[in-house]
Formats: sequence, structure tokens, C-alpha cells
Amino acid sequence: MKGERKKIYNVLKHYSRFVVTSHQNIDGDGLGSALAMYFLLQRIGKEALVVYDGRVPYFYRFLPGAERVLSFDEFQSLGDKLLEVLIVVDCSNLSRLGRVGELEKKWNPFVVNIDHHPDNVLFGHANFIDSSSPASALLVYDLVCGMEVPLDAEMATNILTGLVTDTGGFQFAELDPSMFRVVGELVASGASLSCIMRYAFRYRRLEALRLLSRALERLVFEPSSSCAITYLTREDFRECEAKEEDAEGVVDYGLYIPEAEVSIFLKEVEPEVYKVSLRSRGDFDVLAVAHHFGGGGHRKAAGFKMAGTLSSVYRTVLEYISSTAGGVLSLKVGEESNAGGSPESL
Ligand SMILES: [Mn+2]
Repeated sequence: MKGERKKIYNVLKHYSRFVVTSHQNIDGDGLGSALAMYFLLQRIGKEALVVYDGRVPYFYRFLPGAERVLSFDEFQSLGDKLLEVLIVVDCSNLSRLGRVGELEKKWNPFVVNIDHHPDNVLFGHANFIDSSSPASALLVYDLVCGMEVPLDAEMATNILTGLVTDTGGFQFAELDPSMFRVVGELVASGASLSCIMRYAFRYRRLEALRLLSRALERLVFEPSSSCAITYLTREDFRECEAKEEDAEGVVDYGLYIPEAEVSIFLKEVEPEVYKVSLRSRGDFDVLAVAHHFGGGGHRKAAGFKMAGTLSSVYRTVLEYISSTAGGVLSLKVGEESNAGGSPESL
């Protein structure tokens, strides 16, 4: 890992044009890491752009630099001379980049891969991967320190947002004591923890709350598998006048139930295609379930897509988890993973 970090320092020093990007269904860690990286590049005098194939959710637009994130079309209209180095943050494989991943194939840039997903496929020419890190943003923090660039409020706010969102506001796992020193340093550099908490967790459109209320009404607990499960269909989104980003965080509510080990949220993303989000209290490895169905994520937060009717997806997912739950639960008891998960980990 030291060698990879050194390789990245050399790349940052010797190249001059950088493009930073992150995964689709972007979350606070993806965006915070990308923007912190962007400001780091600026501070060391490099040309840098951030491109994202999707829409930045409104509740992350408070982040310094968020207004500078280019859409894929804006980026393409700038021409093709820009891509010397592609820095991909918080993304386990290139297929999660949407159309930005295709540009990588076409332009063949030097690729830097900075991530904390345990299933990262090491697609970079330099790979800075640490699955024990609670957020990719902390790896960017590491690079900032390693480059001896002083932290400022812009970098600190983005880094702290990554840490806060991927740990669910420091709730998903016991935070390593050394993290508090880092948090202190970020706050001292100008990041506002209360502001980040507000936007990340308590700043949602009325339409989003209406959508949440539907999902909560339907929430059921299945004692045989210790699963809480709920869903939202395209019709719900239409009737609530809600957007995709309005469903962010819905999956977390299932774990409020004392007996629930796993929370499952089915979101219809296209007619009869469901995005399945999974959260675990910690003993049950939801990443293994996501892998079984072709998805990815973290041990406590993972997801995948599945085609089918609501009832078939509902049944298939529950049956699979029930069939593995007994064994997996007894095996994993006592093991704790530090790696948190982003709300949209797929
Ligand atoms: Mn992350």
C-alpha cells in the first residue's frame, strides 16, 4: 500500500491535467471524496475537473465545489484533450461510472483508484485501497497530509461529509479513537459538523417525506429471517411527485426495529426492475447476498438490481436471506467490521 501511495504522489506531481469522478447514485462519500480531491489538485497548481454521470442530489449541493461538478454532456463538449489522469474515488469497478467508464476505454488515461470497498477490482494503474477505512474521504485526507498541503475549509468540509455520511453520522460502527483526532482537525480547519449533519440527515423535500411515509406504512418484519422489508414502486414516485434521490435513507429505517438484523428496501427503478438495498446491524454479511445477485457494496451496506414483478423480487430476496441467515448469523456473531456503507452503495 505504501508503494501505491508513493505512485500516486508521483502522478500528482508529474502530470498536469486531472479529471476526478465517482460512482453513479452518488453519495456523500463519493461526492465529498471527489471534491476534496479536486481542491487538493487545485492547491498544488493542477488543472482539475470533476465529472459525474448523473445529477448531484440537492441535499449535497451545500458542499464546497458542488456547483462545479460537470455533467457528462458538459464534460464531453469540452473536447477530448482533458483526460491525462482519471482519478476514480469510492468506486469498486469502472462499470459503476456510467458513461465516464466508457471514456476511460476510449482515451486510455492513467487511472488512479482510491477506494474502501472490500470488493474493489483494482482497475487502476495505481490503486490506493483500504477496506478498513470507514470512508474513501479519509484516504483523500491521507493524501492531503502526505502531500503536506494544509487543510482548508473546502477540503475539510468535503472530507468530513464523506466520513459522516458513510458512517451514518458515526452510528454504523464504533469509531476508532484515532478518528476523533481527525474529526477534530477537520473541524478546526473550518468544517461545520452540525451543518453537515443537517444536510446529510435532516434536510429533505416534503415529497421525500411523503415517499418515506409510504415506505414506513408498508414496512414489515419477518421473524423467520430477522428481516425488515419495504418497497416503493414507480407509481409511488409519480403520486408523491418524488425524484430518485428522495428515496435516499429509506432503507435505514428497518433497523430501528429491535429484532431486525437486516433491512431490505426494494425500489422500482424501471418498470419491473428493482434496486435492492440491504443494511445489516453487523452480524449478517449483506455483501455476500449482494454478490450472490451480482451487486456489491460493504458488509453492512450493499445492493444489487433484480428484474421481476414486485412479488417475485420480494420473495426471491427474502427466501435467499432466510436460507443463509441461520448459518451466517451464527458464524459472524462477535465480528465487527469497521467499514461503514454509503446509503447508495451499489
Ligand atoms: Mn464510501
